[in-house]
Amino acid sequence: MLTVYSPDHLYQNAQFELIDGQLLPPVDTPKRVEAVLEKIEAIKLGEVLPAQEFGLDPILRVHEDSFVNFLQNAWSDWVKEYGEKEALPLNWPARTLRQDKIPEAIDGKLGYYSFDAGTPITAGTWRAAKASANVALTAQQLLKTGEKTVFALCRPPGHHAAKSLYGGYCFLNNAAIATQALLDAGAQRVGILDVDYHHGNGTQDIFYHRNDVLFVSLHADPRLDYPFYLGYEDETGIGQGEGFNFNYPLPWGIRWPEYCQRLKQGIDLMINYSPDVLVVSLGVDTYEHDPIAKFALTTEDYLSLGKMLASINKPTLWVMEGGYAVPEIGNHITNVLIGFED
Ligand code: SP5
Ligand code: ZN
Repeated sequence: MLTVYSPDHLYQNAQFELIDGQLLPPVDTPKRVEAVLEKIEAIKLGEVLPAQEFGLDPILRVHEDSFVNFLQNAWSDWVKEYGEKEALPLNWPARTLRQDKIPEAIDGKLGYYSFDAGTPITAGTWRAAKASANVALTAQQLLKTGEKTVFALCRPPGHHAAKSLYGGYCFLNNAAIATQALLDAGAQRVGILDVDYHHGNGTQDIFYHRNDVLFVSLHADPRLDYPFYLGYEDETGIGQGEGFNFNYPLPWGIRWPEYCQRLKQGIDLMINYSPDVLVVSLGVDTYEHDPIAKFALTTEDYLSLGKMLASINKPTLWVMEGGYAVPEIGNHITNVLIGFED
């Protein structure tokens, strides 16, 4: 299987993340992706290709202009005010506050365009986020030229990023950008299966009103876990999109036998939809020893997961999302991909 990778992810290298009431070293480290790359090379999974440059157009097909503009300028605006410290929002246009006014001050903009304070913007954030989108776009282009399956080794991840909202370590929604590019190039239907531990709130939001994308997500119950405010079972799509969104909120501690049953239901929905292309938002934070998550999949289970997804039997684009147990995530990602190809 081909992998697409860009070293520019190294430019997202924050010193701190606000988590569990403390400023701690970030959970989303450059080491994550380096560990996956090393494993891919060690087992000779296949060629590793660099990302091509696609410019802003495919990004602007998914994200609002003003949001992209904000991301491009956030660091320099912040530095003018506070110097070279990492930028974090401090307040938000929550219930009872106005959402129709975009503040001019950088503090106000940070709150307006984000949904958490755990996603630092640094000097290199835009460069890394843009490269990550280019990784996904390069991978989708390889699919269009006849590859059956390609792995986009994206970082920063993307599935929490909505049209004009960043958070959850995500700035640009790589899976959504690649999906839209496939549709723009003639695909009629794209299926997105999101197996990251966290709900893909951004991806759901982007395609919620559409029937040319089926979104299926398995994730921790939002009553208990991040991102909390989306991912319930009764979110089924709206307007033309009604019936094209499926959420499977799962309990903490879930093991493979139960997880596999729910995954099978999601896979059956996907087979029934029969997409031209399957995009998998691949997070391996479902691992039993993941530092920020509470599912209980084992290293071997990822082989079974990959094998099960092969039953959908469609051209498949894998997009890296979360997974924070370093170095084990290297084994987990390659197990999924090996299980799929076997
Ligand atoms: C892409 C992705 O997986 N983003 C996840 C972002 C989660 N950020 C909030 C984490 C809060 C973790 N609290 C866990 C308590 C155990 N220490
Ligand atoms: Zn996650």
